[in-house]
Amino acid sequence: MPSSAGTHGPGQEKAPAALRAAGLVDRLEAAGIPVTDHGDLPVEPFRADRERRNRQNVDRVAAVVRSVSVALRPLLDAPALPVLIGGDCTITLGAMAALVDKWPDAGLLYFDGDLDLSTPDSTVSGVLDTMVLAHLLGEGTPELEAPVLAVDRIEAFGHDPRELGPASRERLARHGLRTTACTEVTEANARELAARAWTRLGSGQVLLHFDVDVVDSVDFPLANFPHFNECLPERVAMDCLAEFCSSPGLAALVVTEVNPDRDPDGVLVDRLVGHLVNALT
Ligand SMILES: [Mn+2]
Repeated sequence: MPSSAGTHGPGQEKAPAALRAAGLVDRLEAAGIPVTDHGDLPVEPFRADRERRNRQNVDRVAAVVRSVSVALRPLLDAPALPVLIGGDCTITLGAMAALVDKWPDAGLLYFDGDLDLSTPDSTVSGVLDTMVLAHLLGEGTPELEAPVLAVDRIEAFGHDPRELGPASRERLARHGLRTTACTEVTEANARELAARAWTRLGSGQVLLHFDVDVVDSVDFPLANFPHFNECLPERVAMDCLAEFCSSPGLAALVVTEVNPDRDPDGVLVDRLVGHLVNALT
């Protein structure tokens, strides 16, 4: 889903083409995983929106959410793992809508450097990809038609607590959202904490949301929104990703916030493809 409509600048709309050019499909097949490439949905580039300051481009993001949901829904009936390449984090709202339509009790593992608990009322920027979990907890803007999940259907993993503002802290406490902060995770306990978080979602189907900004930007500066000296070291994050991808009930994987403009020589996109292939095999 080549969209940057839900974020604060251009670049993420180039990610699907960049990962394809770096051999994502060929390298999965070379690793023994047959792949069907369903191609790209229409490009939705970033634009600032003067009309809706507290929910930027909400009409275009709503269209993206709908088209992701419509495209993913039939793939959930096939005996294959759907992998969605974003695009900004709002595409996860569409993916979750498709899952909940098929499995009302579906869960979400939100592997992200942020909790994305801003709302149109508390935001300054109006950027919708900072509001994804708030939408899924019923505090978003109705135009997006996001499903509302019971809080026990969500596990957040890897966020940096230093990024949380007062409104998000209040929302986190009030909902009782289960989180594993990056500050709890070490190289030694990463797999164990990842497995524990996954297990808490129960035995049903789970969407894995993987925002590359869960990796410390000093290690891996590919994310659209940087987290320098925050979140997880690259190796630790990839251990967690591998643990999640090998867990029972994985129904679909969403990869978000890859900005190829951060990677002019393609080294980081190439490394990300390697990490994804490792995790999926
Ligand atoms: Mn994030």
